[in-house]
Amino acid sequence: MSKRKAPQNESPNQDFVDFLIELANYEKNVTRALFKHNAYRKAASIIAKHPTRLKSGDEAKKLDGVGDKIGKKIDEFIATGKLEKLEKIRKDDTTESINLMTRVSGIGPAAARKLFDDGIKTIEDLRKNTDKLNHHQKIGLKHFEDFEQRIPRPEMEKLESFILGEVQNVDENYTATICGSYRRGAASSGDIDILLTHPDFKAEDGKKPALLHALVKQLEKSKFVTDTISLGDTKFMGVCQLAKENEEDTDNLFRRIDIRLIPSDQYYCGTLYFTGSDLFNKNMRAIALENGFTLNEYTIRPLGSTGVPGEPLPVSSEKDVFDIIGMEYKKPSERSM
Ligand code: DCP
Ligand code: MN
Ligand code: MG
Repeated sequence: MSKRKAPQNESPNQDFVDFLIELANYEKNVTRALFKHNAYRKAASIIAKHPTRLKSGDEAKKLDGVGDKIGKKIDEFIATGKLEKLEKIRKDDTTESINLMTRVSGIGPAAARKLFDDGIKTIEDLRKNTDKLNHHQKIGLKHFEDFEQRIPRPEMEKLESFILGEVQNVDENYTATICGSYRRGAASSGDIDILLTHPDFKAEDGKKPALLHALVKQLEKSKFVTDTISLGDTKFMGVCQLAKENEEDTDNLFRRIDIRLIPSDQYYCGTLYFTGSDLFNKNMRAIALENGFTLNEYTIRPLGSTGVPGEPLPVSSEKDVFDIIGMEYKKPSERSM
C-alpha cells in the first residue's frame, strides 16, 4: 500500500478533479465516511478522463458516477471559483493535522484522530512523542520525507531487475512479478509491490513461510532491505534502498517494499488483484458478481443459486479470470480505472 497517489495533470477539468480529490481525502481521513470518499474518487477519475471542459453541473451529471450533489458543487465552483464546504474544511485545523499525520506510513485516520486528541498535531510533535507510536509508525516517521517521494519509473526498473536477480539467486524455480502501479505502466510508483510464488507451494499445502523468509534473508544480506515493518507467513512489509552505482553518487532514497507469497494455484488471481488499480478491482468484482461469480485476491468461485460460493475454478492466467466472468481482457496498462 502506498499513500502518495500519482498526480494527473492533463485534464481540461483539472480544477474540478482537484477539489473532488480534496473532498475525497477529507471524507476518508477526517469524517471516515468511506462511502462518500469512494463517490468523490469515482467522480474525480471519471471527470479526469473527460476530454473537454465541462460547462455545467448538468453536463457533468450525464457522466456515469456523477450525481446531483457533485453536479451542484461543480455549478457552485463555476459560479464562484470556490466551494463553501472546502473553505470551511480548510480552515479547520483538525483537518490539517489529521491529513498531515495520515501521510506517515502506519498512521491511519483512526490513529491520527487519537494522536490529535492527545494534543499531537505536527510531524515535530510526533518526533517528540515516539513513545506513542508503534513499530511501523516509528519507521514511517523515520523515513517520512523519503516515503513522500514517488519512485520514478527508471528507478522502478532498476529495483525490478535487482529484486528479480536476487529471487533467482535464492531459488531459480521462484516466479516473481512487480505488480501495483508499476505493472500498469505508471510513470512513477508509491511503493514496490512484489508477488512471489513457487511450484512447490499450492493452496492445499497450508503455510510455507520458509519460501518467503528465505528471500527476505537474502535481501537483508545484500543490504537491500534495511528495515522490517512486519514479517508474517505470507507477507513482508519493509523498507529498502538501492545501492548507489558510483561512489560519488548521492544515496538513493529509502523506499517502501511489500512482498507477498502466494500459492502457485492462486498466483494469477493474486497478480490481478495486486496490479489494481483498486477502482478497477472494484469494478471487476462487481462484474463478476453480476455474472454469478465471486472474485477476490485468492480465487474465483461460482455462486450457486443460494448465493453460496462453490469450489475455486482453475486459473492459469489472468485472462482466464476475464474469460470466466465474460469480461473483455484488459492489459495491465488498461486497468487504471
Ligand atoms: N489494492 C486494492 N484495494 C486496496 C488496496 C490495494 O485493490 N484497498 C490493490 C490494487 C493496487 C494494489 O493492491 O493497485 C497495490 O496497492 P498500492 O496501494 O501499492 O497501489 P498502487 O501500486 O496501485 O499505487 P502506488 O503507485 O501509489 O503504490
Ligand atoms: Mn503497496
Ligand atoms: Mg504500489
